[in-house]
Amino acid sequence: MTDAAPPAYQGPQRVFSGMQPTNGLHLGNYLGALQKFVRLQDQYDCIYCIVDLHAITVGPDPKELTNRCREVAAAYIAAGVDPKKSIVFIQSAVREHTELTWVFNCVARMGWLERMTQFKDKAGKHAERSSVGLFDYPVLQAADILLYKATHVPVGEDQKQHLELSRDIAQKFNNDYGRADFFPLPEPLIQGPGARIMSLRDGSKKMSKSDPSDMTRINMTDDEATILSKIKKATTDPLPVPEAEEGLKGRAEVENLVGIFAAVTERSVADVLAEYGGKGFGVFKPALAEALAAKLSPIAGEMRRLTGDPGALDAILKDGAERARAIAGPIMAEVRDVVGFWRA
Ligand code: AQP
Repeated sequence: MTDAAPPAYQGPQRVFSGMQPTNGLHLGNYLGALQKFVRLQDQYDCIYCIVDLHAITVGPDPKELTNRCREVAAAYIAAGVDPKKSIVFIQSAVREHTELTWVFNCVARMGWLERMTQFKDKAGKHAERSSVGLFDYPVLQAADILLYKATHVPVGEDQKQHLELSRDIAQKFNNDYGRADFFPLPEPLIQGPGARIMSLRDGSKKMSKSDPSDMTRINMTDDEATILSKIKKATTDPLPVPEAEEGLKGRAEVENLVGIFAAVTERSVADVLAEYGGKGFGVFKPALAEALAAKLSPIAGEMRRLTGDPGALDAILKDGAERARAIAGPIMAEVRDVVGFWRA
C-alpha cells in the first residue's frame, strides 16, 4: 500500500504579514516587505497587522506603544496599502492570536524553537535572561498567519526560517488531529530586490531597527540631509564602483549600496553598474542619496500627515480589527472543535 499525498488546501488564497512597532521602520522593512504588501493587494485579499504582542517580547515603553502602532499603520498606508481594500489592524485587538498561540505551543517541539537563529541573534550571550516570549516569538508568528488560514506571507529573507516553522506547525497540527488540509502550508514570498538589505556600516549584518547606531540604517522618516549624510558615511572601499556583477564579490558593503540603488530605482543591478561602473563613490553616493530621498520623502510627508490625525488612524484600525475578528473568530471556533475544547 502506498501513502496517498495529503489533499491540497482548498480554501481561499489569502496574504498575511506584519511588522513590529519597536523603533521606526527602515529601508529594509520598506524594500523587504512593505513594497510587496502594496503590490500584492491587486492579486489577493490581504491582511496587514501591526504586531504589538511581538513588540513586548523586548519590553518597549508602554507610554510609547500605542503611538508606535499608529506610526506603523501610517507607514503602511503612506506606502500605498489601501485600508479599504486590505485589512490593517493591531494584533492585540484580536484576542484569538494569543489563544491559537497556546494551542500551537502544544504542537511545536522545543527542538524546533532551539534551532531558530533569530532568537540566538537577539538573545546573544544572555539567552537565560531573555523573555520566554522572545523564545516563543515564532510560534506566535505561526498563529498570526494561520489564524486567518493565510496561504502567502510577504517577508524579508531574515524571516525564512520562521516561515518554515509555521509550515511545520501547520503540518503537525493537521497530522496530529487527523485533518489533512485544515491549515494551509503558508508560502513565503521572499524573492525580489530588497529581500535582504544590510547595515550601512557592516555588510555582514542586516539593517535592523534594534541596531544601537542610527547610522547603520536609513529610516523611512529620515529627511534628505540625513539620508545624504548617512550614505556619505556608509562603509565602502578605495576601489571604484565595479563595471560588472562579478566585481561585487567580496565587497559586501558595495554590493549592498548598489542593490539598494537598483531596488529603489526599479532597475537591474547590471543597469546600475553600466551607468556607474568605473566611477568613484564621490559620484555614486550622492546619486544614491538623491534616489532614496525621491522615493522616501513623499512617503514620510504622508506619514506625518496621517500621524497628525490619530483619531482618523484609530478609526481605520478599529474597522480593521472588526474585519480581522470576523475572519479569526470562526477559524478559532473551528480549531476549538478540532482540539476538543468544551463548547458553551
Ligand atoms: N534588513 C532587512 N532587509 C529586508 N527585509 C527586512 N525586514 C527586516 N529587516 C530587513 C523585513 O521587515 C519585516 C518586518 O520586520 P519586523 O518589524 O517584524 O522585525 P524584524 O524582522 O526583526 O526587523 P528589524 O527591522 O530588524 O527589527 P528588529 O531590529 O526589532 O529585529 C519582515 O518581513 C522582515 O523580514
